[in-house]
Amino acid sequence: MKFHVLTLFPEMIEQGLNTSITGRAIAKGLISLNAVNIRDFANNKHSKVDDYPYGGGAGMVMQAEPVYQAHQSLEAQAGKKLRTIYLTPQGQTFHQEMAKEFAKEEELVFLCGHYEGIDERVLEEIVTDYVSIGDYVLTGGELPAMVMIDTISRLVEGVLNNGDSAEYESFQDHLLEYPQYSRPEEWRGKKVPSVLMSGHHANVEKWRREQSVLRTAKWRPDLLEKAQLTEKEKVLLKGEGYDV
Ligand code: 6GU
Repeated sequence: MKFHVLTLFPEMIEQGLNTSITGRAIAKGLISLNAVNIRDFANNKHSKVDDYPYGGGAGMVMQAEPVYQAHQSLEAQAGKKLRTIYLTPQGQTFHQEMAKEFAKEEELVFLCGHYEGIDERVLEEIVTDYVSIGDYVLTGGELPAMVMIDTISRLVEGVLNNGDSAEYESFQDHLLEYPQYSRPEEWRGKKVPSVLMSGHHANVEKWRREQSVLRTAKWRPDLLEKAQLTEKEKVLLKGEGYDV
């Protein structure tokens, strides 16, 4: 998977993603990261890329031409049109199913805005998808681009080193993860649940599923609508005072 990022802060993207699991995936060649500085495509001696908004108002707007030229350079290199995601609080809210769709592409472009946004005319020309990461306002699209690249990367074959597919983790089945424990067996008087020490694999699986269902009901009841609960699990939740 090739990720391209159009940004005024390429070092932020590189520093954030050349670390940990995504960093290792880049080093292994499983994914690649190309952070392009939009300022390099400014056609004036001060490398200015923003100007005042027509109609007035606070802040500055990123101008169309440098963004367009930066994007054209990517499509010229690729030799084809590229799926291009503009990070904006006005976009569709990002979620795991969307990540799975994007993971099917072989190449993606992320366009990061700053200031009060980007001239609408270039967005109309190059953007295929408008995406937000939640209902709050950030100073720019870089953190959202990094959030999306991280999420999509772990769906790429080989990026997670455990043999398990990312498929089996929470959110795919609309349930939260069960709690985890490691050594010591007792910490500050708190013991590890005995079923986990029993070596009885089927009981461990049963307990974990139950914990997932209970936590989801407690913390994210909105997710339960899509979860496939068994009749037994519905009875369990009713017994705990949840209405399902
Ligand atoms: Cl994609 N951009 C900005 N600036 N703020 C956000 C966002 C994106 N998603 C949530 N807040």
